[in-house]
Amino acid sequence: MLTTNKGLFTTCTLNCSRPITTTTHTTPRSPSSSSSSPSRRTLTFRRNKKPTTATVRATMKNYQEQDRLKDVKEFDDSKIGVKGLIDSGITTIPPFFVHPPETLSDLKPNGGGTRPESDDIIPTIDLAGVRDSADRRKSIVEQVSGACRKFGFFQVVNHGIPLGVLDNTVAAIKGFHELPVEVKSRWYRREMGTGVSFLSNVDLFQSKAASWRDTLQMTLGPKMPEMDQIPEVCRDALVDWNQHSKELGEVLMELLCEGLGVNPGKLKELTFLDARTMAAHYYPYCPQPDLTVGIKSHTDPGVLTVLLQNQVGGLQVKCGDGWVDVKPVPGAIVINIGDILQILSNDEYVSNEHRVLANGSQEARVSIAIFFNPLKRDSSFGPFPELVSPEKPARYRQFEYTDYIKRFFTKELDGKSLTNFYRV
Ligand SMILES: O=C(O)CCC(=O)C(=O)O
Ligand SMILES: [Fe+2]
Repeated sequence: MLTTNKGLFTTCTLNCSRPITTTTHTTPRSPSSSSSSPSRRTLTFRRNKKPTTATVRATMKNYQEQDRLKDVKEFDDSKIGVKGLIDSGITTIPPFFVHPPETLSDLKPNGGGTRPESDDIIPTIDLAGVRDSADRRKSIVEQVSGACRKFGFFQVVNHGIPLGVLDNTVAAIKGFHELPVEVKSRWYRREMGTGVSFLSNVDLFQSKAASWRDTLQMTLGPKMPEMDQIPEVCRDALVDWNQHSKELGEVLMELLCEGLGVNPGKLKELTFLDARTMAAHYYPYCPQPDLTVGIKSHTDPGVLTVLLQNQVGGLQVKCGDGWVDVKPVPGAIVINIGDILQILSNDEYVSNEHRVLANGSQEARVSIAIFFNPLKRDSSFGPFPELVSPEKPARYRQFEYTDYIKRFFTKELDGKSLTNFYRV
């Protein structure tokens, strides 16, 4: 059974056969009241008091693997997500969300590592005029290429997508995640058979600790799911966003190719525009943001990611030993390079590690990531021959995308293990 508010979960959420409603969770127990029930698996960190490594270790020591698996399964079976947990009134997080001390100590500003340089700011690139003049395009390509070599991340403004569309998309995803649990849980599943799934933590059963976010996943390309499979609250907005983000993806792929000095149509020819997936995340308020994360440090597997975020913040990119914020810029869209482009570019571009801090603010953070993957999965991938020379031999061996993506989905979301696996 889930921990901190034992009574809460045993009485209504996890063992009930009737639909779960958030309104049944209005009288949470305070952590201290759990002293009347066994406290072996109860977290005792006090709110706003930063836990030391020793406290985390001591508290988690008795949290056995079998308890953890049971709690994780019970949480998944409840279909309430972390939004449902927080709506139930909890004031401490269940122990399976608590990350190990090494992760937690790295959450502190600069993680104890060296401070990022003052010019380590993720650039915002103005795309106005990208199709208008050769000089303007050259300047944009230089900025894009510079950002991809240094950070693997940048933001774009004047991308041609109306601001109303951005706002509408964020509002629609927020609307989905804020539906009553009994409505939203109809989409709760881990398989993507229908092309749509709502779930908490895509790697819940692979990872050592869960993260404080829920996600609506959807296949976008080569075709969208049947319309009646898409939640009505976000259906029209997602049809619209799919079109706009695909067009932006196409422009970006050209710029990325030009920045590498290869044919601008090369990524499109490799069908990277045609198999897109969406992960629309919701990071609700977390009562103990020092003990968990929103999304663990990882790299994205695809060629590039187009990410729309609201103004709450929390996304960070690895920079040296430290982390740099990707500060929300009104009207901007975040772009990052994925592992396969690092490989194709023979390490010219970097697929950088990034993470999202658990959200300590009352306002929920919303982000919508679109991943661009190849449709032709049986093709062989490796560094572009144009970028391989005697001075710079291929840094990766050739592999099939099917093997690559299988590897991605059977491991937990983590750092650079995918690129490292194919590295020669
Ligand atoms: O929520 C975010 O800003 C990042 C999400 C992300 O990194 C991902 O879905 O891969
Ligand atoms: Fe990511």
